[in-house]
Amino acid sequence: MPGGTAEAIEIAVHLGPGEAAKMAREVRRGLTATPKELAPKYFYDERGSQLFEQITELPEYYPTRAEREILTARSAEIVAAAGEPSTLVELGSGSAAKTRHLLSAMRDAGCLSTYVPLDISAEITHETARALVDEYPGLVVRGLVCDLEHDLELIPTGENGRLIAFLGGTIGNLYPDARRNFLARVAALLEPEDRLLLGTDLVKEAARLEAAYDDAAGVTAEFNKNVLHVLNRELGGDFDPESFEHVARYDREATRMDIRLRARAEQTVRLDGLDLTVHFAAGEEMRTEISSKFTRDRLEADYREVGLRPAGWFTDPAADYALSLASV
Ligand code: SAH
Ligand code: AVI
Repeated sequence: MPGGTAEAIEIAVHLGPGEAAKMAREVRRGLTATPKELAPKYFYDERGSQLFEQITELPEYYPTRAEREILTARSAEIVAAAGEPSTLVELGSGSAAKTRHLLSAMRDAGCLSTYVPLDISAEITHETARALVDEYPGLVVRGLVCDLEHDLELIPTGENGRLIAFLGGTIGNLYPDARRNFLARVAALLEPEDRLLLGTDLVKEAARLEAAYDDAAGVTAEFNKNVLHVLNRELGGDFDPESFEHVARYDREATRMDIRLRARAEQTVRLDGLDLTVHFAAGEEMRTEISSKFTRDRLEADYREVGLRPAGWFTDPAADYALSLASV
């Protein structure tokens, strides 16, 4: 058992100089494409992570509350169905606010040993690790700061089973091909005793979805524009975030939210770090995120396609959101 907080935490950062070059390549590709597009992982610097935490408390943003409702009521059942694993791996862990329900259920079942948060944001991962070793005496935290689309293979093996949780509906931020590719890589990681626990927002009426992604207080708009602050800082840009407006529309055909920034007027933006000048026409839209909404059939079809077997389905009473278990 570790003797103190410092020894109980180990965080490996796998975002090095190569990462900056990768960001430069991806952003150049996105800003020179038609239509323009940026990847949502760039929202999450320290301020972006804080803005996301504020989103989770908005009256319009129901997914966090719905997922918390399920975890509050069913974590003991989920941990039992997952075979009382000793390790909880969490992808896109953020503040791990709802994860406490799973950790507490594992502690109460007497199986909790190790928590492996994996997130692209270093600041929030360090904060989360510090808070959790205080809250769960004896817990070992082995954090990974890396990109879940590239570095899943860094996840350590577990001795007595792992529960690999991907909460919050973040899988919905991947395009269908990337999502299936990601699920296939998770499937390749899973040992027979491991389980995936996946959070997915469910299809519902457009008005509720659009309100959840365009709140009255303007927090989601600020979160969306944060990507421009990130580009200014990381790539020497001179974006004026206030000259863009937040757009959030539900695409019924693709069953996903489509989130964009729309140029309020014609403008030219310079990114010294890319030696790139970008022109925006008045009203031009640049996609910054999609957020897919699922049905059980569609998700289970994705599971089967990559060799995963559905092993549990848990929803909130309103059936707004689902947590599902899968195994190999
Ligand atoms: N799981 C938390 C946070 C969801 S917000 C919840 O349910 O409330 C999405 C989280 O995923 C953020 O913490 C963000 O930093 C992280 N994230 C986004 N893209 C990522 C990527 N490509 N690799 C690793 N983490 C990523
Ligand atoms: C992290 N992810 C699941 C959020 C979502 O709902 O797609 C991000 C978000 N974007 C705008 N609001 C919340």
